[in-house]
Amino acid sequence: MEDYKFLFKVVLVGNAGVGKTCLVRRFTQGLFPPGQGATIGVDFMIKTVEVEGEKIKLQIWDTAGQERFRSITQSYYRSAHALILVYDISCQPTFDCLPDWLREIQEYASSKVLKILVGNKTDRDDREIPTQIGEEFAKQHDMYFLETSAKEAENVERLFYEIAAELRDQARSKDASVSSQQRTNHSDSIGLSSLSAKANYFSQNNCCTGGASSN
Ligand SMILES: Nc1nc2c(ncn2[C@@H]2O[C@H](COP(=O)(O)OP(=O)(O)OP(=O)(O)O)[C@@H](O)[C@H]2O)c(=O)[nH]1
Ligand SMILES: [Mg+2]
Repeated sequence: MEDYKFLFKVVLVGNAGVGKTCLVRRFTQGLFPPGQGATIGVDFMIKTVEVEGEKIKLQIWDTAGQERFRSITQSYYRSAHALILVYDISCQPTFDCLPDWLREIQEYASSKVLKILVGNKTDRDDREIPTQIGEEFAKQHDMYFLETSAKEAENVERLFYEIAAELRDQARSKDASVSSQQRTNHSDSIGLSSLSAKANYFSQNNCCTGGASSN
């Protein structure tokens, strides 16, 4: 039997072409795929990480950004422990669509889901969205924030390790203080008993600040 202490589901969403698949492949396979094609429906990858000696298995669902797949991808939100909402820092329309994505998340995901806003493609020199604008948007909407480059492997490991560590901490604090009220409120919507109400607090605790080298 596989040896891991926690299992978490992480779902990536965001406009077509922002680099969701490249981020996942960078993290799970350590490469930047040349000529990555558009995702059809949803792809699935697994990687087990170790945080402070504990093995945490991440099930990573990489959804298609294209509108025509929206009804398929929505069904994956519900069981997510963490949702990574990705935009392209060199493409303003992908940032302008974020409120639409948040509406989807609000409608289809658990209210306790951990939300992370990611501005990808920091290696590009034609940036359109300053780091600070992304950061402020994340803060306003109770999300963590990080800028990444799948191409140059910037902040990609950090993104997934921080998610794993945060979800583990939440699971731990829930284990420590599980109440019958929490059980009725959360277990059904999450599917696992491991996510705690701590997600409510993370807006005051933005763990990640850009840290991006834009060009
Ligand atoms: N410069 C640069 N290009 C990137 C980066 N990440 C992805 N790309 C490019 O962006 C394009 C789209 O990448 P994908 O990973 O397929 O985008 P996606 O978000 O999965 O798109 P859909 O599957 O259609 O939703 C590809 O041409 C990638 O090579 C990055 O960090 N830097
Ligand atoms: Mg894709």
